[in-house]
Formats: sequence, C-alpha cells, structure tokens
Amino acid sequence: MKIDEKEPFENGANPKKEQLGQFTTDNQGEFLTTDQGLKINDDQNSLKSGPRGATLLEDFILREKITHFDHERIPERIVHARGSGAHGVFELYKPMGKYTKAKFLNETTIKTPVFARFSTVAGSKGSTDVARDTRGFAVKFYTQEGNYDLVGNNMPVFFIQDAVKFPDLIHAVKPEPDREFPQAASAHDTFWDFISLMPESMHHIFWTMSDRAIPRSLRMMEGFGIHTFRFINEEGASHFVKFHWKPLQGVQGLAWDEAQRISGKDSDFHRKDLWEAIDSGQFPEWELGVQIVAQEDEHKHPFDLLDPTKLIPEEMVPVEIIGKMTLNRNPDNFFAETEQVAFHPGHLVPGIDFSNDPLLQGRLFSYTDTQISRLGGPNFHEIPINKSIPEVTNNQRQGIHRTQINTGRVSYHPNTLGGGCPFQAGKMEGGFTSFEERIDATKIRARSESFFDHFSQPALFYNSMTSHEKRHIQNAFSFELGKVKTVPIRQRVVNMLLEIDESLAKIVGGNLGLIPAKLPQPITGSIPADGNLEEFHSFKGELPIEEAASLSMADKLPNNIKTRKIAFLVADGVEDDAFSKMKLELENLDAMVMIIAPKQGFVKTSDGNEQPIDESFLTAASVVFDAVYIPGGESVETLVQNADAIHFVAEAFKHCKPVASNSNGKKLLEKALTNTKVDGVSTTGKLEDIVADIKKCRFWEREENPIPA
Ligand code: HDE
Repeated sequence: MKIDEKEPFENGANPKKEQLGQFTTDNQGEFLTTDQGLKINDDQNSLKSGPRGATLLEDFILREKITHFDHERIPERIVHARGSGAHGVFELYKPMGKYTKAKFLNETTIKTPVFARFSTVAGSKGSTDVARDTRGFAVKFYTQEGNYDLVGNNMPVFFIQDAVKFPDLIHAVKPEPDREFPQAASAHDTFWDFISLMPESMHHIFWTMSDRAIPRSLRMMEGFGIHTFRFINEEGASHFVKFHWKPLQGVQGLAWDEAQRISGKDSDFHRKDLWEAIDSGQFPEWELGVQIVAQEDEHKHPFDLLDPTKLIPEEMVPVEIIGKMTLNRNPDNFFAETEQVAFHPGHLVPGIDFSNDPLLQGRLFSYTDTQISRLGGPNFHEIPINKSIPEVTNNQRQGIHRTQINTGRVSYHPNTLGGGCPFQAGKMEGGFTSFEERIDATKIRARSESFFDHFSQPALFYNSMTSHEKRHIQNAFSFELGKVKTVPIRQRVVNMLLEIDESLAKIVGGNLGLIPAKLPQPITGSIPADGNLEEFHSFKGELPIEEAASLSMADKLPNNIKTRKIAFLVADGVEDDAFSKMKLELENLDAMVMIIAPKQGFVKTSDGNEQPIDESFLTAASVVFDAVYIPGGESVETLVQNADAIHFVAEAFKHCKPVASNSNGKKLLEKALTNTKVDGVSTTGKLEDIVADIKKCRFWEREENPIPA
C-alpha cells in the first residue's frame, strides 16, 4: 500500500490482517512437502542400506527435517522474554489535533490495527507468568503513516534514571551468574544489593512490592508509557505528554501466597487467561489516556518531567481519555508473531516526539541493536508481524534474509538515474521532522539536581494505599528481604525505608529482627571535584498533595462478573435444580463456570441426569478460580468426607475469595471454615448475593485472622 491511502483503514477494513493473510498457510487438504516443495512419500522411515542397515547420508528428507529442527531456537529477549500477544484495533474517541498531528490520533473514522505484547521482565521464556515483577505493556500501532510503538510497562515509573545503569539493574535481578538461580524472582541477594545502593529505585520498588506486581490477569492491569514524550501539532508547537492505558475489565491483583501456588499449579495462568478470553469473544479493552503539560509549564512541578522515577499524579494533571484498544484476535502462530515482533520506543510517526529523559534516550539505541542479534540481521522489519502498512521504499539493500526484491540500478540518494526516487517527503507530505529544541549546554557526564528527590513519591504512593494494600507492601518487603542472606543488605534497605515511611521501616525491620537506622544514603556517579557530596544526596521533597487515590487499586474493581472463573464443587446426588439454574444464570452474566468433582467423567444429579465434569480435584486448584460455589444435595455428604474438597474451600477463603453455597450446601463451608458469618461467605443460594460478592473480588480483611490452608 502506498503512503496516505486512507481507505483501507476505514469501513471496518483491517489492512494489517490482510497483509498478514498473504503470509499465512493452512495445511488442510495439502500433501506433505519438503522445503523445496517436493511431495514426500514416506516421512516415517529414513533411507537405509537395507531395513536393518545404517542410514544413508544421501537422505535429504531426513537431513532437511533435522537441520531445521536443530535451528528452531532463536535467542530469547534479554529482558521481557516471557510474553503473550494478541491482535486488535485502536479507535479514537476525539480528534487530538490541538496537540498532535499524528493521523491516527486525528481521524475518528479510522480503526488502526494493533498488536500488543505483555511480558514479565526478569524470567526466561519458559518461566512462570505470576512472578512478582513489573509487566511489559507494548503496543504496535500499524498506522497509515508507518508503525508507532508505545512500549510501556504496567507501572508508571522505572527503577533508574539513566540508561547507563540498565545492564547493572538487569544483571542484579537475573539469576545469579555462578549458580543460575533464582529464576524469575527478585527475592535474592544480588538484586537487593543493587537496590540498597540505589535510592532512586525506591519509587519503582514500592510499585513492585505492591499487588501491581502480581496482576490477577494481563487484562486487568493499567499500562503506562512512563517517560514524558512530546506531542507536536500542525503548527509545530510542542506539549509534553504521558500515556496511560486504563483497562475496562478493572484492575486487580492476586494474593502473594496464591501467586506462588499458581506458579506450581498453572504457570501459564496469565497466558491462558488472555487466550481464553479472546477465544470466547470476551475481548479485553483498554482506554488510552493522556496527561498533557504545556511547554511553558515544564518546570512548574516539584519534580522533573524528564525523570522516569517520577509520575505526575492524576490529581495534579488529569488523564484525558482519547480512545480505546480492543484485543480481538489471538495470534495464528506464537513464534511467527509474538516471538518475532520487534518493538522500539523510537518507532514514531509525525506528531509524536521524544523528551530528553536520559532513560528514554538510552532505550532509543538498545532496541534495534538487540533485535539485530535476536532476529538475526538488519532485515527483521520484513518479518510479517513487523511490516508497516505503508510500503517500505528506501535505498537499504542486502543483509541476511532479505526478502524484498528492489528493482533497478539505483540504491543511493540523491540520484538522477532513478529519477530522484525515492523522494524525500516535505512536512506537508508527511515527512518526519524532529522537534526543533533549542539546546545551549556544556557537555557533561552528570545528573540534574532536580532528579535527587528520591523519597517523596514512594511516600505518596504508600500513603495512598488502603490498609490491606499497605499490609501487602509490608509483607512483600519482609518476604523479599527475608530471602536475602546477607544481613547488611537487608539493613541498608530497611534504613532506606526509614527515609520514606517510619512505620513501614519499623514493621519490616521488626519482621527481619532489625532496627532501622538513620544513616547517610549512598550516592551514585562521580565524586565532585570540590569533594562536597552534600548536594548529591537523595532527599525527600515536598509535594502539594499527601495522598493520591489514583495510585490505589482498591477503587478500580470491575462492575460486572464477566470472565470471572467460578468453581462448582459437586459429587453424585447434587441437587439438579440448584446446580443447573445457578450455572446458567452466572453464565448469562458471562462468568465462566467449571464443574469440579472427586473424579472425572460424570456425576449423577438428584434427578438422575448425567452431568459432565470439567476437572477433578486432582487437576483443579482453588488458586486459579475467582470464587467457589457449592450447590446442595446428597453430594455434600460425599464432599465433607473429601479432604481435597475441604482444602479447596479453605484455600479459596484464605485467599479472601467469595465462597458461596445454597442452604443445603453450607455443611461443606461449615466443615472447611472456622467462621461462615463473615463478608464474602454467602449461604443463601441467591444469585444477587453471589454476584455482589464476586464483584467485590476479594475480602482482604480476612487476612487479619488468617486460617490454615
Ligand atoms: Fe526495555 N528493552 N529497556 N524498557 N522493554 C527491551 O528490547 C531497555 C525500559 C520494555 O514485548 C529489549 O526487543 C533499556 C523501560 C518492554 O518485545 C531491550 C532500558 C520500559 C519490552 C530493552 C529499558 C521498557 C522491552 C529486550 C533502559 C517501559 C518488551 C528485547 C534504558 C517504559 C517488548 C527487545 C516486547 C524490551 C532495553 C527500560 C519496556 C534490551 C536499555 C523504562 C515492554 O532492547
């Protein structure tokens, strides 16, 4: 497609899907062939010197098949190796021309195709989905002006202020190099050693110690572009912008104990959840929001807009919702699409530009560089998932795995022999021009003093948490540091917590047997010539607000029960009516009901019907469900004798989930729980009671009186 052809994006057309279709094959009804297209007669026996003889080198069919297999792996991503992706569309609610000339942010009739990939950061490709970690949230917009990538995370700040520290951060969190453990975990000495020496990391650490780091679902997390970017309008005027993704499924986290158990029971928990939601037509949606700051207000805030360890509280600059992304199609092939997709924060379209955030500036180098080795050369933009919709017309040629066949003798610019083609595009023709920022500076290896308030924003974050969210943060610090073997590292972190919140430092210190001490915090970087370190110390600045409700997850719950997974525990003799009516009613509200019984196969209901079973107690676990329901009947007499059924209910309760029964089913609840007269336990068998509890997601106050399970 030639640049500027708008039509393919309108009237429901999806030019990316069409483009991918040209590369898609389906083996249905086809003969088996070699890579050269030769039909194969026998794919089960190699060519031998006699039926019991040695295999012949001549066997090109065997050689080709094994050679391909031998080379099927490519290097995994150095970070964000474990990920899941999906196709979708982005629709704009209102034109943003006042701020940006980007076409996909101006024309509300256009549906821009997107591919999104969500990932953990630290773990390898085969690691658990539910590690305590930041999640990547990367979206590729296939716009009519070329690819625009918004490569963000599910947390709005980052660990470090300068890209030069990134390799150290990642080396510290990855498995330790001599022993190659722990996998997908930050709870170890090298990570906390680094953090204890890096006061700027504290804000992000607070986010990773919160439930944001253990999302219930990839569909239930917010996304953030983190850095401040620029919007540029037709007149060339610049506004600073921060990007937000707000999920319409609500925001929810897991319990930490639950997350650890899920890692054993179903380490594909998030991947499967995303796949199944899309497969069943429950398409996840996020609204895109922007926080806009006028150019002249650059220095108006008590923090530096260029500092990626800071966010702009929504209470200070509201988020304006401008459009919606819907993920509506699972990939056809994980490797070809999710594994080979190559994101880059430097893939821009006219109307969007960078700021001088030193973390962003370093990222602009890293992505293509790593992709050249990961995807095997400089032509990875030709891989179908990475191809832009506008045709690529330039003078780049050759390189490994080149697929484009450029005709003609001219591969340079300027030229006359090729009629001057391809032409440079002027501004009016959509040619990209960088924002003309005036720079008058001394070359210096240093950081701005405006970056040194490392403690006011983590304090704001902690202050903004509800009591259960605070408790989870206290427990997460205590868990992570409890796994650290070197006591002085623990002590340094506890000392740093003292700079942020005294009560938190004392609680965590108490759990570790340590007393927080007020000591000078470490400094990083070069020592100034005059030896005066004073101004290099981190400090806790003043913020105009003490709390920001927008930072808490507590009021971001969904107002429906769509895609919630509910386990029905049954056995022979289950009351037909109580069982099938409730199942139907919940499914009508788009919840997902799974029937679990002592054994696979069928159970006989009270009316003698045969009810098929989805899973047995052997294969199912409460941790992968959102709620439990026990319909009554003779089945309950069997279940109260079944240790797995009792454990199932108790574990769901321990993780603060809604647990329900009808009046005849409550015997099992009474057997499993010490107290059934608490919020989130209903025995009425009424749909509205169960639905109200499921909407609340969790009853975290139960953690104050934990039960064994
Ligand atoms: Fe990345 N990051 N990153 N990162 N990043 C990569 O690129 C890097 C950072 C993010 O699903 C790599 O193709 C540096 C912040 C996501 O394919 C690599 C720095 C944010 C993904 C890389 C950062 C991100 C990556 C590894 C510090 C949030 C997964 C493979 C200067 C705003 C994209 C690859 C996907 C991937 C470098 C920091 C988000 C090595 C040097 C901050 C979502 O190029």
